[in-house]
Amino acid sequence: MHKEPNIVDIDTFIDERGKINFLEIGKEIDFAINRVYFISNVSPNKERGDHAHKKLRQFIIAVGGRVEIELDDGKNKFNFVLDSTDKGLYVPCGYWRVLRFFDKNTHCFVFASEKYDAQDYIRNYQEFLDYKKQM
Ligand code: T46
Repeated sequence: MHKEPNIVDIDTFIDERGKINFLEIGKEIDFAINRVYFISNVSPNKERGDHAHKKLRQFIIAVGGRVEIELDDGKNKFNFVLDSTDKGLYVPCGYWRVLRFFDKNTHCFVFASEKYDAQDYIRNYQEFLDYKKQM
């Protein structure tokens, strides 16, 4: 299990028909996928996220555009750009995340390790810092 966030290369095959990307559990994604969701139609001046997860791990791919993602472990901030289906971002648990600067037509495909659980969210930044101190 990865503990750090990281950009993961996604296999690509291109021929005269176009391009295909493929990823597998146990290769690019190191957790069983229990949920998939999609984010779209986000205005460039709007942000999503602004929360952390206690248990949830995720793998995010941006399709058709570009998005910037900031991950914060309570001490340091890490910035990533997703702008191609050739790469995805692994997001471990315990990171505050902000998704911003969405290009028009950017769709984020998110593969999640857990089913939806409102109790897994920390939506207050001070609570997040307190939670990290207890760990
Ligand atoms: C994350 C970032 C990247 C559900 O009922 N089921 C779901 O599976 C999801 C993802 C959301 N919802 C409900 C919960 C809220 O009432 O949809 C509403 C909007 O969700 P939220 O404000 O959490 O959306 P984002 O884009 O801020 O955050 C989402 C994920 O929730 C979160 O886990 O890491 O995308």
